[in-house]
Amino acid sequence: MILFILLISFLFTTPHLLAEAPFVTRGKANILSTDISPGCQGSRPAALGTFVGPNNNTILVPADTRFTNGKRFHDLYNQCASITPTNISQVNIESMEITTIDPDGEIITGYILCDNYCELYINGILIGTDPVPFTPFNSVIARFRVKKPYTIAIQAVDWEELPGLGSENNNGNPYHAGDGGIIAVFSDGTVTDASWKSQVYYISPITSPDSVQTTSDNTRFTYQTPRNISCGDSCYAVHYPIPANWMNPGFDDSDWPKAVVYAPSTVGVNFPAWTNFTSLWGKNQFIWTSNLIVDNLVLLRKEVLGSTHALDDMLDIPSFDIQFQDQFIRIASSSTHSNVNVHLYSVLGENLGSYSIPHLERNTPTEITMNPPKGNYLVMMMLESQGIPLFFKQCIMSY
Ligand SMILES: [Ca+2]
Ligand SMILES: [Ca+2]
Ligand SMILES: [Ca+2]
Repeated sequence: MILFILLISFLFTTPHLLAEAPFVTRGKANILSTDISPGCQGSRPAALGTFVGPNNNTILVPADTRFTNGKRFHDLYNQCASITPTNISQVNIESMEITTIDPDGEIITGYILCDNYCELYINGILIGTDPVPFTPFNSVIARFRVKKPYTIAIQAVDWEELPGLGSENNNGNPYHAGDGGIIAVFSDGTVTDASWKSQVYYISPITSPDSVQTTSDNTRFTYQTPRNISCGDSCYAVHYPIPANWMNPGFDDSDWPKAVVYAPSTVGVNFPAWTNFTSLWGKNQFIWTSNLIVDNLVLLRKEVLGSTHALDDMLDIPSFDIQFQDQFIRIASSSTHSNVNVHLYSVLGENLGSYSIPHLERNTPTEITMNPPKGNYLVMMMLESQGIPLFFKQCIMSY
């Protein structure tokens, strides 16, 4: 009887263990491509490699992506495509195509920066792939029409120059282990934070096969000092099988750990794809897994709750969200308006400046740059569209 129970429990637990069993490799992968995205000046070659897996299956490193055959994101900042706006007001968001998932859904705009590559799925449908798999660092825009609740799924890859070794050339050291990180801000208020789930599927480089251990919350934790890896061509890597349909709404991510939040300074984002839009990214933070350096292929998921009702939308009174940062005003509206003007008045009624917004798309933040005279002001801000007042706000500004 005991034997029978043991057998039954073995049969029931083994498939789960097999599905999660890591596969260890040592040294470089076979080179499939030296650069899947050649031709951009100043870029690191985005190499792709293969290992033979446990069942003679092919394991692609750093990741199996839709880069070669998936539709691209829109560019926010991409110097390889000569798209280099200095602030968000130079970005024509309204002209960007929208992927329709639900015809009666709401339009949502997402702004994403990932180190180095990412692709976005909404309800299992591919919305965009990153046009720059490695460097130079770029940022992207996704637009889609969907009803709440909906599921965001992102495949994020910290790319590598020596496939299988998780390394890139740094000051002449070809075995330097690079790091990852992703930040996303959506116009419906969804941002990358610890409410997301994340799991790693490719860890490299590590000094020995048992450097990675699974903790009680299923974190695949690396017990080593990642900046001190000196195993070179002899380093190990760990690969986990990617679950089928991981991007679909029905996939059960309850055993994935929570995403870990990192400050922009930890990820290191001193480049224009970030710095030209600092007010857009706001205080939102980067997410990844427990290890920014050796965790190279990370899957992330977030279910956005709530509901979308077309009738409610029509009856909605427009609401406005206005934020100041330095000389920028960022305005978001729950409804679409054209020919909007922003007027700033002092308490004495003196006009401190007027700024026009040709088109204010609902749920899509627009940023304008002010040029106010120096001083401290208690100001009345008025938004009007075609002469009809929309919104008033009183605030203090210092310049
Ligand atoms: Ca990229
Ligand atoms: Ca990186
Ligand atoms: Ca790495």
